Amino acid sequence: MPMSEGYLPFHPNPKKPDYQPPAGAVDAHCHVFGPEAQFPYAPERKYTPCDAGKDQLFALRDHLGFSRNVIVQASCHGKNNDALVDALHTAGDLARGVAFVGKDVTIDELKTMDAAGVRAVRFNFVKRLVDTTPWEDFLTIYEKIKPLGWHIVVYFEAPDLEGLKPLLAQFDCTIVVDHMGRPDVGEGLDGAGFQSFIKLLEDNPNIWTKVSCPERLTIDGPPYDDVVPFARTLVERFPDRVLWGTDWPHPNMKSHVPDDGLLVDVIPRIATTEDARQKLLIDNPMRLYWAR
Ligand code: 0GY
Repeated sequence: MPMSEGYLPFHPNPKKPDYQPPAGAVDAHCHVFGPEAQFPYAPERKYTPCDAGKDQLFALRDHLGFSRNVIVQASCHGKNNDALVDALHTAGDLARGVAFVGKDVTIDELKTMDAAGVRAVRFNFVKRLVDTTPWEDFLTIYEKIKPLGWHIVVYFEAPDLEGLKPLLAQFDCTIVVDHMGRPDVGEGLDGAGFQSFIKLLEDNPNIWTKVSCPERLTIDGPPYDDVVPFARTLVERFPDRVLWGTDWPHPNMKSHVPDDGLLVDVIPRIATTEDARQKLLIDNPMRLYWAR
């Protein structure tokens, strides 16, 4: 299948970052796509990406100076987590996974994924990426993953937060919100959307967030000056509940192809002390994904 029209493949030769991550640093949000010949894309997908397999991901990890990955199942692979599990087997202890499952998933399937290194499910609420799922289904999945000690990763856009709060309140486990809840950076730090997101984290000590995706949130483009204050605010307010990730291979980027080296160079601007970077890149992801 050809890539979706207008789909931008990932950067072919990202720069070596000026910022060198500490030994043991975790890229806590990235994906593997295909290769399609081995791991076909889901029939219900909303886009067909450029193949971006595990070997390319692990080469990028090494190039950027990271040690570990958390690989997140993307919507183009639907509920078939085979490419993810295959990458986890190859990486051994150097990767963990976040799966996408339906309400009919069996305990045995969950246990097999757990043995491969999956530690969470992703609930995706972004309408351009997935069909709507009834809330009962999310609650059914939650009941199934609870005994395994997994957590939940949620992806939504800022205008959807208010409506989702009653659902999120029903999950007692850790919840990780992708990409800072996708604030509209044009509204500024004091905008209602970002303030509501901060309040969500203030009110719920079980909610974490990924200070990722300046490339998606920016209006001005690289080097993402307009997004830095949002991420820095979250790192400073919630230093023990933030994660960082590249989002490689950056599906559905329309404005530009991000240079992953440049994304790494954003880290010291959002986590301005060594202590903050230690938590963001090592302590927090290790506690959440590698505790066992
Ligand atoms: C991301 C963002 C996107 C895509 C997906 O599951 C996905 O397909 O998450 C997006 O298009 O914003 O985190 O990779």
